[in-house]
Amino acid sequence: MTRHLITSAIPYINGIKHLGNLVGSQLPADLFARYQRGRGNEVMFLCATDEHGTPAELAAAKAGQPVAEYCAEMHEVQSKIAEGFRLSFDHFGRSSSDQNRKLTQHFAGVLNQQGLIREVSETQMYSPTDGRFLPDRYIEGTCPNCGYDSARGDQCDNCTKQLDPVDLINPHSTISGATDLEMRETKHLYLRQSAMKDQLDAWIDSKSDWPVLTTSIAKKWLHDGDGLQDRGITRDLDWGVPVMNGDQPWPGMEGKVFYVWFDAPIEYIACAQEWVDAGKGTDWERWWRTDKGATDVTYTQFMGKDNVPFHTLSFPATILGSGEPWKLVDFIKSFNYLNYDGGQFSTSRGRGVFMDQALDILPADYWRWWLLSHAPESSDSEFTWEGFQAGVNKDLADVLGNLVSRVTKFCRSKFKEVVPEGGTTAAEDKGSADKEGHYLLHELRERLEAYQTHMDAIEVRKAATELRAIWVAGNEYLQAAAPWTVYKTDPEKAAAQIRLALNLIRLYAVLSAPFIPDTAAKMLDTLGTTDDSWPDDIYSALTTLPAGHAFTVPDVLFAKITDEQREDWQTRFAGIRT
Ligand code: B3M
Ligand code: ZN
Repeated sequence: MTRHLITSAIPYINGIKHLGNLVGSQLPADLFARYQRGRGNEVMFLCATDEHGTPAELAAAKAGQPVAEYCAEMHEVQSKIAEGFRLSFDHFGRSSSDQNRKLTQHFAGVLNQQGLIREVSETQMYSPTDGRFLPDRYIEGTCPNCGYDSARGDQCDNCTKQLDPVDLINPHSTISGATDLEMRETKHLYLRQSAMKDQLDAWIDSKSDWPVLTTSIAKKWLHDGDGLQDRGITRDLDWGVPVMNGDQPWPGMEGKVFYVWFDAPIEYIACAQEWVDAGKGTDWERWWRTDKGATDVTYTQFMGKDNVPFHTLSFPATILGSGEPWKLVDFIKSFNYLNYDGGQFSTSRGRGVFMDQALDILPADYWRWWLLSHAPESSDSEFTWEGFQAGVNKDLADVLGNLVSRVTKFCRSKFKEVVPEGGTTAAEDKGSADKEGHYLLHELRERLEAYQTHMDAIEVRKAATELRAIWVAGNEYLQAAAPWTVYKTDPEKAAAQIRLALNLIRLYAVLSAPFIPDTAAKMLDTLGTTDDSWPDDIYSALTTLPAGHAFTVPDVLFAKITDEQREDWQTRFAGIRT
């Protein structure tokens, strides 16, 4: 048994995420967590809401609510939606927790002791109209790197470059639109990332198995231009983790908070503490402290490409720089963007399909299957309604759903709702005359191997392709074996064929569960079994349900998406969400 710590990038609290966000972090993380659990491994799967910084303040202001109240409400909303998509977090925490506040202040303190923090007096954008400094998202302008005209003060959404508000061309306040900005003196803390450049570089170099998307982004920020820059980790904001030097005040930093990107990744750790404090477990340190048993943990992070610099450089700088035995990430799986119908999904512009809307029109498994089988891994990918309809109808309805329906209904009509007796199957007896069965088992053995290899490597699309092929093999078996014809002359043989096919449905439920957990559960339920053990051996896996075992014919597993529905949704989601 191996142990897997898995985290998904923690979504900002400011509203409901779209399907592009979902497929870039939470959903593939859930796939991997479910797969590892399915294989009998020990898993700690954590996610949280990212509640600090300007995104939270701005959204609360827009909603006309105090920010703490807004965050508490939105956390509940996101939590419900996550459940709706069957995201199987061991804990869904909050970066505004006490645990995270203490831990963030602790990290700042130890980084300071290690000489990795410097105090900088600098001039920052100040808006006399708004009566405040304008950090990060309070300011927008043109990106000096790529020319995108809505770059934010902390990062350009278009080219992913990390920015400082002063870098922006033609900046304006996002509160009032004011452009009469002036520079005022203020003091901030900087994390001396530049002092850790060689250490980080060597660490990235040691990760030869990481996706190129991950390492190329890291290398770019390490080497482009003047190389890795020190990073301001404090802000002139009200909402956030108050700046403290461990548990001591930090003179001159009164009234300031840590930058959201400093405390957000620390929440991965604090979340495990929250898990304990919520009474869900007893020992978080065996997941996070290498001096307390975390040496045998494999830690995998999931995120969209815009989050990669923070996870390959800034957070590792925090962890390594602390000099304390915290668990470092072992594998970073990053994703490109999913586009929506010829453009971008966009939260700020309300463009695309949002998680709550998706669940309003179809059950989670439809979305999970399509999104994961089209995950933007090697390049950006695109959601179109035609593509979605075709994928769902073909893979889920025609291939998987149809197999389950044909087998169970045929069995009911000829042998009643019990696994039929008679003959032998290739799985039961290697010397059986069940030619088609032998062929099927041979193919499944190879495909199972490939499926596991892809899942272990988190090659999501390849894994989906293999799973689809595993389903197709079942239909081909049925076609070749043709029990409905065989039954007329040799009912014993037909019984054996159906016995194998019913066992195949159980196997499919187990293998498919990471992708389509609700349907998998329904399939097992239909078969009247709770045996969801991962197949060590295809032969014994396909003899689990013995002759005489009762089952029930399920309703349709997947309804096809009609052209009418597709057109209706196409129009409904063409506009802008308000
Ligand atoms: N909240 C950005 C995002 O939601 C940010 C991720 C933090 S991960 C520590 O895309
Ligand atoms: Zn840019």
